[in-house]
Amino acid sequence: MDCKYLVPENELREMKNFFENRDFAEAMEGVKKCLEDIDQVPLNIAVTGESGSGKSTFINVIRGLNDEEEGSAKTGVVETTMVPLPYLHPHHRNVRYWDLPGIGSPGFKPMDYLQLVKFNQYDFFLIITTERFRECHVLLAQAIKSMGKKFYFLRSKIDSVLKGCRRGRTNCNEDEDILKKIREDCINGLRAGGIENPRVFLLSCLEPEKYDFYLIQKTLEDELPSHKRHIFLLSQPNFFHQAVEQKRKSFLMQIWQWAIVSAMNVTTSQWSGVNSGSTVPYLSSNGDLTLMVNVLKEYKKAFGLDTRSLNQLADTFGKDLEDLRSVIRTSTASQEITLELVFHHLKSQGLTDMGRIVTACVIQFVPQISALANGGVAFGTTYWILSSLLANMAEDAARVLSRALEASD
Ligand SMILES: Nc1nc2c(ncn2[C@@H]2O[C@H](COP(=O)(O)OP(=O)(O)OP(=O)(O)O)[C@@H](O)[C@H]2O)c(=O)[nH]1
Ligand SMILES: [Mg+2]
Repeated sequence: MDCKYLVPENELREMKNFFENRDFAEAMEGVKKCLEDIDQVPLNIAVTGESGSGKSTFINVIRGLNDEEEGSAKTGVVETTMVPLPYLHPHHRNVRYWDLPGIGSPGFKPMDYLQLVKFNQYDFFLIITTERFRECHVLLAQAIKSMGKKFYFLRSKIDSVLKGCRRGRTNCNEDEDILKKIREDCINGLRAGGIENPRVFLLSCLEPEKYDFYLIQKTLEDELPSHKRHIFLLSQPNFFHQAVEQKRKSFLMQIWQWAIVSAMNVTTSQWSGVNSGSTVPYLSSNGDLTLMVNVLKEYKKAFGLDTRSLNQLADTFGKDLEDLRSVIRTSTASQEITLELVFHHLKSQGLTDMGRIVTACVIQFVPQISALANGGVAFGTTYWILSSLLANMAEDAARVLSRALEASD
């Protein structure tokens, strides 16, 4: 079988480069560290704006939470707080959205405000408004810039604006024209205030699949330093097919590293307790099952295939949970991911044979792989099981999303 159908060429190239300038032990340590670091990267996002602009609602939606759920930010009329409140992402605790105190009171002093909220701890600022941007937004943006930080303008509650416009006027333009006007109006206002090339995103937290919600995600991802992109991407809700695909690609790039770690772990076998009564002829050449289980659980959460995320998606789009579930085909997406399930999958799919083939392929380009435990067969097994299940779970996520976005009968 042609290797490039099993392992993408760019992956092979990356592995080759990785091993080229390192001795074996150093390479092994390097791989472990890469994976550990990815999980620990902190990301702090400041959300600011006037009271009632929709900050808390946005913080909930972008974390994939309903307003009533545990850990959600309180929305509606709440007591104004004078300190920034952190809201952790339910799956990625290092990703924090900070609900900052409101801006715009008379005599607002942006520099004092930034000191008060400890501006330095944030990766970037999101400035939200429901109306036109005002002087307080401009002053704040200029102060943020002078501190060397980035900011983005979000014009929220676009659904209400469009509704009002459609209702209130007889010669109302099409939605696209209205949106264009709102955007131009915001941009012109900010330019007049002295902001060069302002970027404004239009959004509705009630209809997150519309307007610029995806554009915000994409822009933030592109503009973050590369080591923060993966965690940011994984923490984003699955309202768009592009987001699902981006996640798949980002996960795919890590699989060879997991496969190496898995092969390293083989000697400290994780098999006790798994089907201890059954005979497994190729036991010693399989990878580390526990690792596979953990990685697959990550996929499931990031693709929103766990019960909590499916519930939230059903709620957002007014769909039935069981209806969304009905389009899921992969066992690791529909059932609880356990050692037994992965073990069963491994056996029933003949994945160990594929593992041998994959390993043989990779060794042609990266001979160092053969130095891994059991001649690297565990490497191939883990590589193959993770890449095949990643593809299947990404397809499931895409099917679920299509179902969620279907117009209701
Ligand atoms: N129609 C519509 N309503 C929204 C949207 N976002 C928020 N709201 C509503 O606007 C009200 C205020 O939203 P919050 O998220 O509590 O606003 P906030 O900026 O956190 O307000 P404070 O905490 O008081 O500063 C709530 O009733 C929300 O349901 C939106 O995109 N569209
Ligand atoms: Mg709030």
